[in-house]
Amino acid sequence: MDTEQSHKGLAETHPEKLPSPVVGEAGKLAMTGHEAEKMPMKGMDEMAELKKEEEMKMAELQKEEERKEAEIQKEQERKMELLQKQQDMKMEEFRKEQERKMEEFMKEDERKREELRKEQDRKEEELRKEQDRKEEELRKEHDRKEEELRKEQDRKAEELRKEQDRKAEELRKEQERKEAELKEQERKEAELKEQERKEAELKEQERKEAELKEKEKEAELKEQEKKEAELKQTEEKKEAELKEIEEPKGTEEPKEDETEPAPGSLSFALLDQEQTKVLLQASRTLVVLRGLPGSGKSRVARAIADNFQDLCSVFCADDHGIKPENPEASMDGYKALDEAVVAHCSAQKTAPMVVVVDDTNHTLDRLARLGEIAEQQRLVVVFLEPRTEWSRDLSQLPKKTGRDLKEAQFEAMNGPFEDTILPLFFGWFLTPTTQDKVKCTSMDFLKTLDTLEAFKKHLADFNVEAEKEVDLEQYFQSKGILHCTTKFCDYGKAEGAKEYAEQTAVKELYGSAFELTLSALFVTPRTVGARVSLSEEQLVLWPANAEKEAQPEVPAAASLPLGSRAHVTLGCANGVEPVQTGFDLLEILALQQDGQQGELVEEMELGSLAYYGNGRWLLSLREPISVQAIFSSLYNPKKADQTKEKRKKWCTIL
Ligand code: 2AM
Repeated sequence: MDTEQSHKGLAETHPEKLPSPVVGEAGKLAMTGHEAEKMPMKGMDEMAELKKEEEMKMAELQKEEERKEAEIQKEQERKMELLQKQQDMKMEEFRKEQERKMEEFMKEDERKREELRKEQDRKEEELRKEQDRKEEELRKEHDRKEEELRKEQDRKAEELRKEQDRKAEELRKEQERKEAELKEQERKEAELKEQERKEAELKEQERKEAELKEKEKEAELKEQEKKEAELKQTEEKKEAELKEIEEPKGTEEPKEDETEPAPGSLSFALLDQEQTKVLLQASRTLVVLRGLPGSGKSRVARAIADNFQDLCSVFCADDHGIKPENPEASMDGYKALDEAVVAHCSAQKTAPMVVVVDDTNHTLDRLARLGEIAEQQRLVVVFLEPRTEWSRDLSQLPKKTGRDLKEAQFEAMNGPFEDTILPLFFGWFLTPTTQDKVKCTSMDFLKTLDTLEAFKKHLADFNVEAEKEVDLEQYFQSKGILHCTTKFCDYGKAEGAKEYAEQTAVKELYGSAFELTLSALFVTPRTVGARVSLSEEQLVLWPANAEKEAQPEVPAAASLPLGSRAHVTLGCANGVEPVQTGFDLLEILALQQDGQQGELVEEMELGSLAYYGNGRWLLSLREPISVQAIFSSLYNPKKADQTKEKRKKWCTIL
């Protein structure tokens, strides 16, 4: 580095360290030489000396300056060298510092990584603990729920037990009540026997008297007929004047019940048969008398009233202003009559009674209405027609009635009367108390059945998904009074209806008491019913072709023994007609006949339960149920579309 450059470098870094400019000193000295020229001349020597001195000084100065410059340069170089060394030192320090820092950084990094790893371990540990805690909570919750479930199950079992106790208590009370009734019946029976003995004596006496009277009556009748012929002639003359008068003639003609009963005209099971009389005394019965005016209804009513005494009440259409020949004008009268019957029955809801309705009851409307009242008031209905030989003789009836009715009026009444001689069906109708007993047993069975695992396994048969449940008590609906149909007549439209009704056994046993035996209960997806095992005596009322008629629905039916179809419908699934119950029973019996005994599923309290496939369950009762029933008939209001309506075999699920 030359001096100029070193000066320049120094000027940039340390300007204060530069030497004062040499040119400036020389300039100052040069200016002093000019001033000497202007001064007055003191001598040339002096001047030359001065000049030499000056030049010497200048040369010295020059040398000094050069020496100084050289020193400065050296100094600068030394400084530069120093600086360089310092810089190198600093660089070395810097590098070391960096290395140290790098090392520190690496250590710090390592430490941080270690911390991070520890933090992660800690968090993992926390997470694991949290999971353990949650699992523990879950387990506790599960245990708690299980405990609750167990308690709920215990509670339900307790409720069930209480319900069973309550039912057992009810049953015990019912039995006690029945025992009391039985005792009362026995007492009454004894009384009745005594009464019968007296009556027999009386009857013998009466028979003798009747024979006598009969002869007298024949003479009287001839005399009366003669008088009537004369009277008729007179009446015909007066007919124009008497046109509006339709009231009875009053005391001139005898009322239909004022004459002595014709022999055999009162031979009804409820008057003659001991067993029937005993049952009626302990039961609730509505006797609906029917027949055209003059047929002898009031005489029958009186005989029933005499027989059942305090138990019997007679409701007579005449007392309510009913004119059967003019039903439209008698609407209020019918209403009053029905109200009186309902008031009487509902005043003693469970007490035994015999209620007699004495009216022509020649229309389906009236028969159905009275049947409806009987069902509501828990009475079994028996329809009775006087058994006088003239009861359907239109030529004799006008003479027998105490009322002045035209032939046309008789004919107008006779039309609907004849249309309803045959009922909707004949059958055994269970008495109210036995109905309760059977319904209770059936409910118990259904309640148990739908909780059985074996039943749940086959829920698909009932169109119910496997995991779902079915409440069989709600699934089946029961309508009307419990009965065992013998012959479905459909008011005479069904094949063989008339022939059946005319059988001696049917006529003689109509209105009499029976004890039916229920041997099994069965359930299918369509119906629930009870199998009735008929005795020899009961089979006389069973139509010979009852099973054969079911052949279109159950092909094997015709090969089954007589009476196989006998059943009581206990309930039908939605949209299923009761007639299906008999077909369902026949199907099961056909399988049994075929050697299939069903899969024995469970021994229940009531008996053994077997499964026959396709949702068919049969409970063979360990102890058959005995039920009291009356052989009677039923009329229903006609449904306009009853015959057209297609029978649905399947049900909708609740
Ligand atoms: P059920 O006896 O099986 O209960 C009125 O319809 C009553 O007559 C019902 O109770 C019914 O069945 C029975 N029933 C209906 N149609 C029938 C038929 N074609 N044959 C036999 N009984 C029938």
